[in-house]
Amino acid sequence: MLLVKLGGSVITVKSKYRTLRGPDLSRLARELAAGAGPDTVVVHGAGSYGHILAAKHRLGEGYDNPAQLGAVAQVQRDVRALDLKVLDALLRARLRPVAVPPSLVMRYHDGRLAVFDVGPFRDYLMRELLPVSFGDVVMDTKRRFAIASGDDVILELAKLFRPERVLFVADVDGVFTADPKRHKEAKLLEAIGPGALDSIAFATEATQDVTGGLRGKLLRMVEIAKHARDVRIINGLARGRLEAAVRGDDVPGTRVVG
Ligand code: IP8
Repeated sequence: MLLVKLGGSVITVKSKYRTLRGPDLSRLARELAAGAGPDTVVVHGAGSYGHILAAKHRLGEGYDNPAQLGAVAQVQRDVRALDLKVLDALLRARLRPVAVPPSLVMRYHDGRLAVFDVGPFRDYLMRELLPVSFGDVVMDTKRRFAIASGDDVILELAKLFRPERVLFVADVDGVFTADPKRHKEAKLLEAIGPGALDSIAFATEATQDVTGGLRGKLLRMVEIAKHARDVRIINGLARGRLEAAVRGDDVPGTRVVG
């Protein structure tokens, strides 16, 4: 099995509310269609369709005031709007995508995952359809609601399916020793594991990202790597890399080891 996470920063402009990177999304869908086999699941991030409002209303911390409820409804609606764009792009690439919204298959309790129903993923895969899931607002039995990252979905799928390969498609080549957008001397790391996280100078971009920023994401990826043979972060803005990686070719990027 192949799990592909299309990062929110590669399919949207993360700083501009509900702004799609349409041409990149269409190209990535075509690259995926060119290389992916039938046993594939796609998960995408929320990007500017989720993080901006979720951060503004502190949805990741659970219920605090009634104004948040309007934001819960709006963010759920917005991430679905993004998901429709992703489904459209995959359909144009002649794949057979079907949505599996986390709000229908996941439930949290006090900020932690309590229920994950893998049934719809299994059922669609058996019928040669391509399950597509995403970062979403889900119900929490204590805090009323919680944010489920697409990476949380990937982790659960990895535990259950033990995939051959997991590809995290980002807007950079991989993990660097420092933020490559600000530090020219930053070096691309060929591999990272649990120990390597302390030697990375993390940027403080966590403010725009309600699901933990880069450090939180890497910790989750290391966890995911315990359940998959090959986990890689690759650059989805570099033409052809996703297609090559999906085919199993070696492309520049960072390998994640569990
Ligand atoms: O972009 C976040 O999902 P992610 C989900 O995969 C929301 O971390 C609603 C902000």
